[in-house]
Amino acid sequence: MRSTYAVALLALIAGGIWLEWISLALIFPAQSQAQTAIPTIEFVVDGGEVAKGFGFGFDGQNLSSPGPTITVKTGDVVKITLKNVGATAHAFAVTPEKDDKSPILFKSNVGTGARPLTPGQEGIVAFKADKAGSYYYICPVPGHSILGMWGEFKVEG
Ligand SMILES: [Cu+2]
Repeated sequence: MRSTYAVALLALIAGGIWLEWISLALIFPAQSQAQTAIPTIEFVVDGGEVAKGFGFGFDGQNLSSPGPTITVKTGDVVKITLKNVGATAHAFAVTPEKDDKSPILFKSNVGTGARPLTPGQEGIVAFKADKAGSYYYICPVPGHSILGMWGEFKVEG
């Protein structure tokens, strides 16, 4: 008999914990760090075709190859809006080399090489640039960076 009470008590406690967890999950829905962190610097970047190949430009300005240099400070939460103003698929990523096989740094990508933005589409990413250095931003769609779709991305110490 005593064990039945113990089981019932445990079930009550477990149920209470579960309900508590459910209510907390409803009050505090899961959010990525990027969404909760407030951006400290923001860039709107256009990507698309140029006369010979592909390029980037700050929003509303002419695209160029290479694109304009993006400079941030170490620890900045960087918000990038990529607008695909081109006629083919494009994406954005900060990488150590201007090569579409280079790894993506800081979880900085808008789209991927395999799942890029379609013409006219926009995408947003926010990420913390937490390591000083001279990097690149590229279009990770295979073959685009070598056709000029890159720019320098500097994280100043
Ligand atoms: Cu591209």
